[in-house]
Amino acid sequence: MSDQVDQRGPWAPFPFWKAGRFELALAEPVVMGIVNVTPDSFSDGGQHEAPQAAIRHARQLLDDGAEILDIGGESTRPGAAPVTAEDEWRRIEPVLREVLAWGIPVSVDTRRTEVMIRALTLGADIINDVQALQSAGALEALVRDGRAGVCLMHMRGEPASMQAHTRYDGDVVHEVRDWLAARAAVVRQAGVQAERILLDPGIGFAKTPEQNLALLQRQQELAGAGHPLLIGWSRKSTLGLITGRPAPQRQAASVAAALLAAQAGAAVLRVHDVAATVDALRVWRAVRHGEVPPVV
Ligand code: HH2
Repeated sequence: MSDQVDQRGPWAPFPFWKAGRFELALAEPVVMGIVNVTPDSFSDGGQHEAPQAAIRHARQLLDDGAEILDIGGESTRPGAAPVTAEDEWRRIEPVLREVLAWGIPVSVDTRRTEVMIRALTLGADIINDVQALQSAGALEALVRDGRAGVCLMHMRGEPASMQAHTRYDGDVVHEVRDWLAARAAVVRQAGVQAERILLDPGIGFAKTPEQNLALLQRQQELAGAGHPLLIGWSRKSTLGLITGRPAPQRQAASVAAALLAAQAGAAVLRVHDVAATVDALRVWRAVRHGEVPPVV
């Protein structure tokens, strides 16, 4: 058994994620830092709404050890009010222009085709879509671009209504896995290379707390969908229910969940608290290797 299979499990099917200007190695979990340029995100809404504040925050996340920045201009929390593509673009454009110049992998968290097209035109490396490229023209935009990486996430309905869609006929883990596998097949058949696709079960999106926990407890089964996984537990409400803490105080809970997700084979961890997550991953890595690596 190779070192990599031994450490990450056979559910890490691609050693690299081809993403725009980059090929990201997936041998160790990659930390994606969240930059919400929104007034209303559930855990950090309003904190980085002004472009300069968002850019400062992005720089801090990089210094803290993030390898990817995920820029978002719309809150997708349960019940969030939708914004227009125009508003969303106005929020993210100045931040995107700046961070793209830093020469690091940049992801844009959007479900709107217009925003995707503009972001890809500017040179965004990754499209992170909570609606898995189901908006009209989204898949075609990715195919035309041909170079971006993409994260396809599972959810049902719209953010405003998704918590009314938490009834799964059978087993939630199998249903999410099968849905992701089918969606990835559609995206591949349309012309997006397999090595560019990551999948995400969508923690907190049209799921009850118990369903979210099942998706972590049995995360390895999602490997059956055939692509590396991106997982986002950061500050989510299930962690609030477990700990009794409001979103800004869920750092320890988020790190615990991220570590469990990493141990179960997650390729990319989408987090707010980058420094703490990176430290936890360093400890995990040192234990696995039985040695203290130099801090870089
Ligand atoms: N979660 C959120 C937003 N985008 N993208 C992926 N791929 N996976 C996730 O779990 C995910 C996501 C929600 O978190 P956040 O961005 O912090 O909040 P908001 O949507 O309120 O801005």
